[in-house]
Amino acid sequence: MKLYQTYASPFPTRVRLAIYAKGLDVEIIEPPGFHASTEAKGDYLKINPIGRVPTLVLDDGRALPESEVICEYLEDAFPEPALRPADAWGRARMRLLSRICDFYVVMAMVPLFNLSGRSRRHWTPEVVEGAATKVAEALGYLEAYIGEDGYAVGRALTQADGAIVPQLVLAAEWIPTVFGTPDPLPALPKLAAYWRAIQADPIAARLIRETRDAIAGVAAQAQEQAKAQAEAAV
Ligand SMILES: N[C@@H](CCC(=O)N[C@@H](CS)C(=O)NCC(=O)O)C(=O)O
Repeated sequence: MKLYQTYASPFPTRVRLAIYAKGLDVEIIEPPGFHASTEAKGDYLKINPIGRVPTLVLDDGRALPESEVICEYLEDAFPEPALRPADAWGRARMRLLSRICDFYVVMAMVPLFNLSGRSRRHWTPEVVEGAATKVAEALGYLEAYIGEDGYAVGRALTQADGAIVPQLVLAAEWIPTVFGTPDPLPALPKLAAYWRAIQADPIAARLIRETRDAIAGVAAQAQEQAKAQAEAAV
């Protein structure tokens, strides 16, 4: 199988969690045209007409977009080790936490993703503080449902950890560092305890490391571009 993805995007992270945990043989491919890249997406749109990452391509060429759908497929096709809790309520909580990430946390971060690609004179305090407040509110929804045994749900990795971990790298590290906004975690004790505990899990730690490294790479690339643009404008 092949996984088209980027390490800086939070969505493919949950798919990599499944790949690492299940020990699957998957070639990782970074398609052109994402993040600070100025390349066109080119043939990638033939693989995934939605034009987003991730996409899983099976050995027979069938292609599947959408991270949650891919994780469910991998779970059904490769059930061991299970990354869904065994009980119905646990599964519902896993899906709820993932959905909060996709619908509320990511959406709250979008204005800051957009700002990060623009020059600092567009970073008005009202926009930055307004977005950071919305991110903290969305993290509060995770706080309401996050598990208290070291994992998002229960006592083992589930798909929900793959959804939450990259969001916390962005919300608790990247946003405060880049925009100078307060760390949201001290006001969210359950989520803060989860964040400390999950870093002890080797697969989660690998995902966190990959996300941090990729975000630093995208930031460096964006800085280079901004510098080149400023020099060209002189
Ligand atoms: N609902 C999709 C969302 C995927 C998504 O939005 N990925 C972003 C990267 S964070 C993307 O590919 N955006 C288009 C782009 O960067 O051009 C999923 O869960 O896979």
